Amino acid sequence: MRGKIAPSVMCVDFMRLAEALKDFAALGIEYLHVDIMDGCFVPNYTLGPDFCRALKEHSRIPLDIHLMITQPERKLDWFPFGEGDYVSVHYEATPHPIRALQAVRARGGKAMLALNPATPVGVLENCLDDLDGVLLMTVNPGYAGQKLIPRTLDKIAETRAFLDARGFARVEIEVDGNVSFENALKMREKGADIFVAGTSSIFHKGGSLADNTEKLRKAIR
Ligand code: S6P
Ligand code: MG
Repeated sequence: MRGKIAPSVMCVDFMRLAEALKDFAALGIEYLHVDIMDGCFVPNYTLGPDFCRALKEHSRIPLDIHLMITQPERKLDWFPFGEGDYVSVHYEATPHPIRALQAVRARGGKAMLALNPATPVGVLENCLDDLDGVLLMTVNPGYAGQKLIPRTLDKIAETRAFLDARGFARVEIEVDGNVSFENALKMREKGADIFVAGTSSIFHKGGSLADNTEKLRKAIR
Protein backbone atom coordinates (compact mmCIF):
# COMPACT_ATOMS: atom_id res chain seq x y z
CA MET A 1 0.00 0.00 0.00
CA ARG A 2 1.24 3.53 -0.76
CA GLY A 3 2.64 5.69 2.04
CA LYS A 4 0.13 7.97 3.76
CA ILE A 5 0.58 11.67 4.45
CA ALA A 6 -0.43 13.31 7.73
CA PRO A 7 0.20 17.08 7.59
CA SER A 8 1.13 18.61 10.93
CA VAL A 9 -1.75 21.06 11.34
CA MET A 10 0.24 23.26 13.73
CA CYS A 11 2.45 24.17 10.76
CA VAL A 12 -0.52 25.62 8.80
CA ASP A 13 -1.00 29.39 8.64
CA PHE A 14 -4.02 29.55 11.01
CA MET A 15 -5.43 32.57 9.14
CA ARG A 16 -5.74 30.27 6.11
CA LEU A 17 -6.86 27.11 7.90
CA ALA A 18 -10.22 26.68 6.13
CA GLU A 19 -8.53 26.96 2.74
CA ALA A 20 -5.81 24.53 3.78
CA LEU A 21 -8.43 21.95 4.82
CA LYS A 22 -10.01 22.17 1.36
CA ASP A 23 -6.60 21.81 -0.27
CA PHE A 24 -5.83 18.74 1.87
CA ALA A 25 -9.07 17.08 0.77
CA ALA A 26 -8.36 17.83 -2.90
CA LEU A 27 -4.84 16.42 -2.54
CA GLY A 28 -6.09 13.14 -1.06
CA ILE A 29 -4.42 13.69 2.32
CA GLU A 30 -4.99 10.64 4.54
CA TYR A 31 -4.83 12.09 8.10
CA LEU A 32 -4.68 15.44 9.90
CA HIS A 33 -1.87 15.19 12.45
CA VAL A 34 -2.80 17.31 15.48
CA ASP A 35 -0.05 17.99 18.01
CA ILE A 36 -1.28 18.36 21.57
CA MET A 37 1.33 19.58 24.08
CA ASP A 38 0.86 20.28 27.78
CA GLY A 39 3.97 22.27 28.71
CA CYS A 40 4.90 19.42 31.05
CA PHE A 41 5.61 16.25 29.07
CA VAL A 42 7.10 18.54 26.43
CA PRO A 43 8.28 22.14 26.88
CA ASN A 44 5.64 23.78 24.70
CA TYR A 45 1.90 24.42 24.27
CA THR A 46 0.12 23.97 20.97
CA LEU A 47 -3.39 22.87 20.10
CA GLY A 48 -6.23 21.52 22.22
CA PRO A 49 -9.61 19.76 22.25
CA ASP A 50 -11.59 22.73 20.84
CA PHE A 51 -9.26 22.91 17.89
CA CYS A 52 -9.80 19.17 17.24
CA ARG A 53 -13.56 19.72 17.41
CA ALA A 54 -13.33 22.50 14.84
CA LEU A 55 -11.31 20.23 12.53
CA LYS A 56 -13.94 17.50 12.90
CA GLU A 57 -16.69 19.98 11.99
CA HIS A 58 -14.94 21.35 8.92
CA SER A 59 -13.15 18.32 7.47
CA ARG A 60 -13.92 14.68 6.78
CA ILE A 61 -10.25 13.69 6.84
CA PRO A 62 -9.61 11.39 9.82
CA LEU A 63 -7.65 12.89 12.70
CA ASP A 64 -4.31 11.64 13.94
CA ILE A 65 -4.18 13.12 17.44
CA HIS A 66 -0.65 13.08 18.88
CA LEU A 67 -0.95 13.47 22.64
CA MET A 68 2.28 14.80 24.08
CA ILE A 69 0.74 15.10 27.54
CA THR A 70 1.32 13.38 30.88
CA GLN A 71 -1.17 10.67 31.88
CA PRO A 72 -3.18 10.88 28.65
CA GLU A 73 -5.63 8.21 29.90
CA ARG A 74 -7.06 10.85 32.26
CA LYS A 75 -7.79 13.29 29.45
CA LEU A 76 -8.95 11.18 26.52
CA ASP A 77 -12.57 12.16 27.25
CA TRP A 78 -11.72 15.77 26.45
CA PHE A 79 -11.00 14.93 22.81
CA PRO A 80 -13.36 14.23 19.92
CA PHE A 81 -12.39 11.06 18.07
CA GLY A 82 -14.01 7.88 16.86
CA GLU A 83 -14.07 5.34 14.02
CA GLY A 84 -11.14 5.88 11.65
CA ASP A 85 -9.22 8.37 13.83
CA TYR A 86 -5.81 7.57 15.26
CA VAL A 87 -4.89 8.67 18.77
CA SER A 88 -1.31 8.26 19.94
CA VAL A 89 -0.19 8.24 23.55
CA HIS A 90 3.44 8.34 24.63
CA TYR A 91 4.92 5.29 26.35
CA GLU A 92 7.00 7.67 28.49
CA ALA A 93 4.00 9.75 29.60
CA THR A 94 2.10 7.22 31.67
CA PRO A 95 2.53 4.26 34.02
CA HIS A 96 -0.57 2.82 32.26
CA PRO A 97 0.06 2.75 28.51
CA ILE A 98 -2.15 -0.31 28.01
CA ARG A 99 -5.04 1.33 29.86
CA ALA A 100 -4.70 4.37 27.60
CA LEU A 101 -4.53 2.28 24.40
CA GLN A 102 -7.55 0.23 25.42
CA ALA A 103 -9.53 3.39 26.19
CA VAL A 104 -8.84 4.68 22.66
CA ARG A 105 -10.10 1.43 21.12
CA ALA A 106 -13.14 1.34 23.42
CA ARG A 107 -14.31 4.53 21.68
CA GLY A 108 -13.72 3.08 18.22
CA GLY A 109 -10.44 4.88 17.64
CA LYS A 110 -7.19 3.36 16.42
CA ALA A 111 -4.64 3.09 19.19
CA MET A 112 -1.07 4.15 18.59
CA LEU A 113 1.86 4.07 20.98
CA ALA A 114 4.42 6.85 20.52
CA LEU A 115 8.08 6.31 21.37
CA ASN A 116 10.62 9.06 21.99
CA PRO A 117 13.96 8.68 20.17
CA ALA A 118 15.65 7.34 23.33
CA THR A 119 12.98 4.72 24.10
CA PRO A 120 13.88 1.18 23.00
CA VAL A 121 11.67 -0.78 20.60
CA GLY A 122 11.43 -3.64 23.11
CA VAL A 123 8.88 -1.75 25.23
CA LEU A 124 6.29 -2.62 22.58
CA GLU A 125 6.40 -6.31 23.59
CA ASN A 126 3.72 -6.18 26.29
CA CYS A 127 1.49 -3.75 24.40
CA LEU A 128 1.22 -5.68 21.12
CA ASP A 129 -2.37 -6.89 21.57
CA ASP A 130 -3.62 -3.33 22.09
CA LEU A 131 -1.86 -1.63 19.18
CA ASP A 132 -2.96 -0.44 15.75
CA GLY A 133 0.08 1.72 15.16
CA VAL A 134 3.47 2.78 16.47
CA LEU A 135 4.56 6.42 16.23
CA LEU A 136 8.32 6.72 16.07
CA MET A 137 9.59 10.17 16.97
CA THR A 138 12.56 10.99 14.76
CA VAL A 139 13.24 14.22 16.71
CA ASN A 140 12.66 14.98 20.40
CA PRO A 141 8.99 16.00 20.65
CA GLY A 142 8.10 19.62 21.37
CA TYR A 143 8.84 21.69 18.30
CA ALA A 144 8.60 21.74 14.54
CA GLY A 145 11.67 22.55 12.47
CA GLN A 146 14.20 20.31 14.23
CA LYS A 147 16.95 18.11 12.78
CA LEU A 148 16.57 14.35 12.39
CA ILE A 149 18.23 12.14 15.00
CA PRO A 150 20.01 9.79 12.54
CA ARG A 151 19.83 6.67 14.71
CA THR A 152 16.04 6.73 14.47
CA LEU A 153 16.25 5.63 10.81
CA ASP A 154 17.50 2.18 11.77
CA LYS A 155 14.92 2.13 14.56
CA ILE A 156 12.19 2.15 11.89
CA ALA A 157 13.58 -1.04 10.34
CA GLU A 158 14.05 -2.54 13.80
CA THR A 159 10.42 -1.80 14.69
CA ARG A 160 9.10 -3.28 11.42
CA ALA A 161 11.12 -6.47 11.98
CA PHE A 162 10.06 -6.65 15.64
CA LEU A 163 6.36 -6.39 14.75
CA ASP A 164 6.54 -8.78 11.80
CA ALA A 165 8.44 -11.42 13.77
CA ARG A 166 5.65 -11.48 16.35
CA GLY A 167 2.79 -11.71 13.86
CA PHE A 168 1.85 -8.03 13.91
CA ALA A 169 2.48 -7.08 10.29
CA ARG A 170 -0.86 -5.22 10.34
CA VAL A 171 0.46 -2.65 12.86
CA GLU A 172 1.37 0.55 11.01
CA ILE A 173 4.47 2.65 11.62
CA GLU A 174 4.24 6.44 11.60
CA VAL A 175 7.28 8.72 11.60
CA ASP A 176 7.29 12.25 13.02
CA GLY A 177 10.02 14.88 12.88
CA ASN A 178 12.10 16.32 10.03
CA VAL A 179 10.35 14.15 7.45
CA SER A 180 12.02 15.99 4.58
CA PHE A 181 11.72 14.72 0.99
CA GLU A 182 15.15 13.13 1.35
CA ASN A 183 14.53 11.64 4.80
CA ALA A 184 11.06 10.41 3.77
CA LEU A 185 12.59 8.30 1.02
CA LYS A 186 14.96 6.64 3.52
CA MET A 187 12.14 6.23 6.08
CA ARG A 188 9.96 4.55 3.45
CA GLU A 189 12.78 2.14 2.59
CA LYS A 190 13.10 1.29 6.30
CA GLY A 191 9.38 0.45 6.48
CA ALA A 192 7.43 3.56 7.54
CA ASP A 193 3.74 3.73 6.48
CA ILE A 194 2.50 7.15 7.65
CA PHE A 195 4.55 10.34 7.30
CA VAL A 196 4.00 13.47 9.40
CA ALA A 197 4.54 16.32 7.01
CA GLY A 198 5.66 19.65 8.44
CA THR A 199 8.02 22.49 7.64
CA SER A 200 10.53 20.00 6.14
CA SER A 201 8.21 18.90 3.35
CA ILE A 202 4.71 20.03 2.43
CA PHE A 203 4.97 23.40 4.21
CA HIS A 204 8.47 24.00 2.84
CA LYS A 205 8.83 27.58 1.68
CA GLY A 206 10.49 26.47 -1.56
CA GLY A 207 7.27 25.22 -3.20
CA SER A 208 3.47 25.31 -3.21
CA LEU A 209 1.43 22.93 -1.08
CA ALA A 210 0.39 20.99 -4.19
CA ASP A 211 3.93 20.70 -5.59
CA ASN A 212 5.41 19.78 -2.22
CA THR A 213 2.73 17.13 -1.67
CA GLU A 214 3.42 15.61 -5.06
CA LYS A 215 7.13 15.57 -4.31
CA LEU A 216 6.51 13.84 -0.98
CA ARG A 217 4.14 11.33 -2.62
CA LYS A 218 6.90 10.37 -5.04
CA ALA A 219 9.36 9.87 -2.17
CA ILE A 220 7.04 7.52 -0.26
CA ARG A 221 5.30 5.52 -2.97
C1 S6P B 1 6.98 17.76 17.15
C2 S6P B 1 5.64 17.36 16.67
C3 S6P B 1 5.60 17.20 15.21
C4 S6P B 1 5.88 18.43 14.39
C5 S6P B 1 6.42 18.01 13.06
C6 S6P B 1 6.82 19.18 12.25
O1 S6P B 1 7.07 17.57 18.50
O2 S6P B 1 5.22 16.15 17.25
O3 S6P B 1 4.41 16.61 14.76
O4 S6P B 1 4.76 19.18 14.19
O5 S6P B 1 7.53 17.22 13.30
O6 S6P B 1 7.52 18.73 11.16
P1 S6P B 1 8.93 19.33 10.73
O7 S6P B 1 8.99 18.99 9.29
O8 S6P B 1 8.90 20.79 10.99
O9 S6P B 1 9.95 18.62 11.56
MG1 MG C 1 3.55 15.19 16.19
